[in-house]
Amino acid sequence: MAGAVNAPSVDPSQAGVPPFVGVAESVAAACEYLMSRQDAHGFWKGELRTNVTMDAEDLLLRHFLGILKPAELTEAARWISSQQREDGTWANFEGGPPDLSTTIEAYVALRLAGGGIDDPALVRARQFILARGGLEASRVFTHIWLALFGEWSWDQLPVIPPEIIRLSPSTPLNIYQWGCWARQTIVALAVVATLRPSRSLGFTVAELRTGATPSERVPVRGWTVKRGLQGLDRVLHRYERLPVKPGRQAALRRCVEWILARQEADGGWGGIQPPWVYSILALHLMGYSLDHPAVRAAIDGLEGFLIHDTGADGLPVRRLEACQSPVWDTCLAVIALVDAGMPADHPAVVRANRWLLNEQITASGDWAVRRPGLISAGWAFEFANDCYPDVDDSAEVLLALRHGTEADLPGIEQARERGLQWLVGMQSADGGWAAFDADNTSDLPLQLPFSDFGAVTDPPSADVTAHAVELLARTGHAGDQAARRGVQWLLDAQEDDGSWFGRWGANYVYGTGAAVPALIAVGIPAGSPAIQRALEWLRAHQNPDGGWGEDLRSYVDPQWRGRGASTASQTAWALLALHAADDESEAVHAGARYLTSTQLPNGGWSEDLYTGTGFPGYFYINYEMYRHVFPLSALGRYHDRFGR
Ligand code: R01
Repeated sequence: MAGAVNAPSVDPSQAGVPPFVGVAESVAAACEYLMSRQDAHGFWKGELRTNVTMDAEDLLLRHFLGILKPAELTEAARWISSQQREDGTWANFEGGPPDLSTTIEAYVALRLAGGGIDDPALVRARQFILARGGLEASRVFTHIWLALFGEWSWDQLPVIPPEIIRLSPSTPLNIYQWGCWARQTIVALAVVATLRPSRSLGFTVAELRTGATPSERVPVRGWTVKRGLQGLDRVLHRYERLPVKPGRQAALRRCVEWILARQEADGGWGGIQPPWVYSILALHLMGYSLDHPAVRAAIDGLEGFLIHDTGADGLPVRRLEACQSPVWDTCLAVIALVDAGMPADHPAVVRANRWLLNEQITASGDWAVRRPGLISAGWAFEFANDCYPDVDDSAEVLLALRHGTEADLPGIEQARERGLQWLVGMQSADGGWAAFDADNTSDLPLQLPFSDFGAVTDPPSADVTAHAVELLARTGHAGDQAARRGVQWLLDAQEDDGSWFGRWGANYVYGTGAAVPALIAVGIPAGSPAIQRALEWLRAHQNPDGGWGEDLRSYVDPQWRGRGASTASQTAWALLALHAADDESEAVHAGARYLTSTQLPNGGWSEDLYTGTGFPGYFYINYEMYRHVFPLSALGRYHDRFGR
């Protein structure tokens, strides 16, 4: 894939074409398409696609609980099989390298569906697994799933003591030092791992063992924090072997209370799959029956995260979303429609903003541990996630809600004021903004043997900070202290090559596409060195086809920074930066032509490659709406500049 090198960007045969020819039609078609995707309630919701561990774990959960139905098994297994590549492996994203843990989980799921060890598909998978060190070399989460079925020893896993729930928010490694996604996962897993259940798969996967040292027990060298924490884990293992552990039952009960207090209206936890499924297991193992209302709601609620589709052979498949993005999709769609010239009083915009207004959260959440006294007024990413509003969604929703009046949308002014106050209150001490928490910057959690799946804390990032700064600028607060400190944070975070890192989107193109519009909005001159270096970086990384693309390998290999096959969303992000700075180079026109020439007859775009980031290096997201909303914003702003 993606052989694009840093190349001159212009196709000479196109150089004389007036840049805006066809753009108005393209914008109109994209608007039509986007409106056709709006739900009658006013929101948009694209599919959020990740990887097959979601589907494998869904089957294992249901098998563990004894509720797996044959049709569920068949349809999920069919989806998992459809994602296997020629070499027998599974990746975590389209076109990605084979992933050992994902391949192991898919293998176990296909065996559960009746696959024999001699099936050619499983033989190929096993060859890869064994060549890469076998079961022993997988991530901790995979080991936990195997331990639930006696295929891995709980003794070989990092200890997660339930007593962690007692640690005060000022103690190292307390749950509030973890990012909220990891925090909810840990509390539930503490219960599960303490109770050490073991059910039968009905078969063994011993054929996947190599005898290698388990990944989490490979000794760390030198006198490092990491080594010290590995020592702590050994001490905890010895403690686990004691016959009596004072306060253990009370700690377990406190974990359960903590979990129950955070169950959401949809029955889930945090709007994301891991805490959801581990909380179900934790409650069930603590004696809550499948008919208990909390457990019932949790299991039933998972149905809402299922996508039912048909495979290439026309047979039904099912896959599970790791998370759902309706709030995010909706605010981005509103911004795109307005960028395309749609008036704020258009029914589609009013309906969307009314839905967004209703989604504002007034209940307190875990964020209040670091910001007590701050009045709740943020937005979350999902339909139901009241405990965990995030700054990124709040900033973009408030940008969308600029387009609405009190007459059309009663309460909008108060919602805007309070939302802004909350966002300002969530600024971290260093001047940046993170997604879910302020000052969640400890580096201890990352050093634990448990933390082998990427980000476990939530420090400020350039993309979220840029969105917050852009909001402040566009609502008349460019001169406020909060905005000024955010700008300084952004300027300090600029990479040596002129780009910004993309924490929640791939990658430097996303970070730069967020930072430049924010800095321009706040009044940094387009001619300033920081902006000029960013624009030069973008222009230098345009592909010969006029688009931009950045391979996810850029998170692990600097060679891939800014490089990769062009995609609609990444091209749009680059264009949004160039537009903000009023760049008039041929790069802008070639970029617009890339988008108009790749537009589908229905007005949308296609995008198989993943351009969303869950955890850099480990967990990636394909957001179905990105390919439609960002190009519309970019072409709409292009048309504004050149077409009128
Ligand atoms: C996961 C996991 O599956 C997961 C799923 C979704 C996210 C977090 C935040 C946002 C919102 C979107 C998605 N914005 C801040 C970003 C906007 C673009 C994260 C993780 C996997 C393993 C563990 C997610 Br442990 C926990 C969760």
